Amino acid sequence: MNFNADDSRYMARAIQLARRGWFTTRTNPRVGCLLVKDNIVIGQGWHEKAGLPHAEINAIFDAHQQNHEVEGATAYVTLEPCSHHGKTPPCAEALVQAGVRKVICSMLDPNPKVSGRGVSILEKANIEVQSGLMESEARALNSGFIKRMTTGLPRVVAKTAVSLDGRTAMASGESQWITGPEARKQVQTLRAEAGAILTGSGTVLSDNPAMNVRDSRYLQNQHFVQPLRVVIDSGQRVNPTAKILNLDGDCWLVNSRRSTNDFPGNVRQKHVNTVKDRIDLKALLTELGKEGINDVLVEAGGELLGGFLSSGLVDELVVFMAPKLMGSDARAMAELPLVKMSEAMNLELRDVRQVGQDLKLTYRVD
Ligand code: AOF
Ligand code: ZN
Repeated sequence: MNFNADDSRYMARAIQLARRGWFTTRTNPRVGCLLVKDNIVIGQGWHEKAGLPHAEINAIFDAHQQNHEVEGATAYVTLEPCSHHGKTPPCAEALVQAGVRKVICSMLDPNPKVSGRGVSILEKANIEVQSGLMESEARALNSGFIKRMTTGLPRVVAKTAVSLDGRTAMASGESQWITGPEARKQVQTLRAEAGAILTGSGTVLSDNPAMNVRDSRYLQNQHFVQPLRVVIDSGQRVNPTAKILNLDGDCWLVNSRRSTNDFPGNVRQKHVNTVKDRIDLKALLTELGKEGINDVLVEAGGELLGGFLSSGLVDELVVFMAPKLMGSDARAMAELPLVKMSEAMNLELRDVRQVGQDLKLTYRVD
């Protein structure tokens, strides 16, 4: 495809617009749209929240608000315009009706209900369509959504806090606090961008964590919804009074059979099969995928993190490393039953940055 420098400039703006929905569009993708006519931007829009209008509709509305005529304009969209009646009517038809002359999109919609059909609606109406402009940037907006649409499983980011000697808790289980306040602030961002935060009963029993978003940067957004909290409790050890079960927002308590305890109203007991007395983590992720969760943040101790890593279910590992030495009796970051060097898990370092006195290390896990 032939794209010129103006096309790239406009698409970069559409991607910036999409980013405005970073913390609020789930379960939907983040999408931005720019309408340009005679080299003038006449409208812009982005998707804010599932159930609300899509980016294209907001951009058309914005143009009309400013008394611009959309007929003959070019639409830059970060995702193929949709073709289906979901919570909202099809954007491809709205663009046809608005009379746009050309549509440039970054990528096709991985949603099987849409993929390619949006483009054909436009082409049938004699609208010129080009796709693939800044595709890798557009894909980076929605890696979780793309993974869920193509595999049924959400994208999994595992976050852990370790000492310089790779320890996450003292032998007693004591672990608060390893990292500094700046790192903990960044964890709020990781939580706010996830659809679900997952932990295990061990962490709940030893730390009584809230696992919610408390940073006002996110709470003040009217469209922000607390991520689903997911607690794996196959041994049925979690008490109904645990903090994580008694906060605003939905919570899943995952076990293999029903507990007779009386849990708060927002807590749903979710039964998932066990394999050798352990919850089948892939089956649990499949359930989360069905629920529309694009991104899961795992914040767990060494046992559960080891389980996720050794099952090959982690896409990205984020390690906050503190300048502390916790000693050889302290617990290791991930319990992995490995013996030989050849069995070691190899990760790919993607990013390193200093956060206060800690290091933030981001790894891709294959
Ligand atoms: C677009 N523009 O801004 C978004 C799109 O239930 P609905 O009606 O909100 O539809 C959700 C689906 O629409 C979603 O799975 C994805 O395929 C597409 N999202 N499409 O043209 C947008 N957010
Ligand atoms: Zn749409």
